[in-house]
Amino acid sequence: MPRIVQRTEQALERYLPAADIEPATLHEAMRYATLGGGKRLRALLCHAAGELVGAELDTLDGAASAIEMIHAYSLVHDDLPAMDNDLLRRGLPTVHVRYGEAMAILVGDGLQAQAFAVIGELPATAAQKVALLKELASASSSQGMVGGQAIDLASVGLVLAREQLERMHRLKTGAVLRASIFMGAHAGPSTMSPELHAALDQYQRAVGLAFQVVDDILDVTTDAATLGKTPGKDAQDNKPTYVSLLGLDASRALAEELGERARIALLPLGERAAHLLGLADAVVHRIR
Ligand code: GRG
Repeated sequence: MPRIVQRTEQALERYLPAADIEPATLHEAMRYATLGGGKRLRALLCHAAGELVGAELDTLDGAASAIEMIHAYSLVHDDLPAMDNDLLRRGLPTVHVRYGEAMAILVGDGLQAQAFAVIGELPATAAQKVALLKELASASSSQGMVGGQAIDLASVGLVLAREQLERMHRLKTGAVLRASIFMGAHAGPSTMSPELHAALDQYQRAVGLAFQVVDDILDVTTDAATLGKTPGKDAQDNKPTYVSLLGLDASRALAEELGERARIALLPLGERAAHLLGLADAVVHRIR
């Protein structure tokens, strides 16, 4: 869906404050963190789920931009010396390397607030906006992404059981991936049927976990030029991963199994779910 990636870049261009608006360095750095680069997986999931329910493209562009801003903020803060301490992101110097640590903290703060402001401005009904805001807030919260990051930081040097590792990733990366899908579905004209909710929930569980398993595999099998970030950091930082827990072959088998679970989850939705199916395949077989 290259068309959707292009739409997302254009929407982000519009929704981010221009680089010449004061404070100009902050806005330039927010744009540096967000624009150009990134696979836009979350935007693609949002659009694919929205397509399924006949959502307006303009509303999906806004919802997808908001999610990508939250994602970009999480990467900027995750790369800080106090967290993962990384120098490379999307093939470029990380925001704190380029603009300094204090500015990188403000970039994350600014992007997070901007994401919610974008939803407020959408050409959608009040009920749709409330549903979108609730999904985004809960995914980003201490019981979502930020909570997962706290568990991650507390897990350095520990051997986690598989259920603990899964719980951490469901929060840290899974919550925002889940929100991407459900925000797309909330952007539709009517409330979700219980059948659709159940199918999307099964799908997001499989895809969210597959994303992380593949991330752990790529971390040990791929070079920095392809990944656009520093490989091998998890092992170096003594962090538990699927590869350290299960080994490479079993991790690859698990990713395939999760891809199959995603496919089965979509069966009741038929042809309408073709793009969601393609995205599950892209997650399992991605190379960066
Ligand atoms: C610091 C509040 C706070 C949260 C950080 C999501 C997260 C929580 C940190 C990200 C750390 C990380 C690199 C996790 C691995 C999985 C992941 C989110 C990879 C990056 O996502 P991609 O591959 O990135 O979709 P692109 O660049 O394609 O958008």
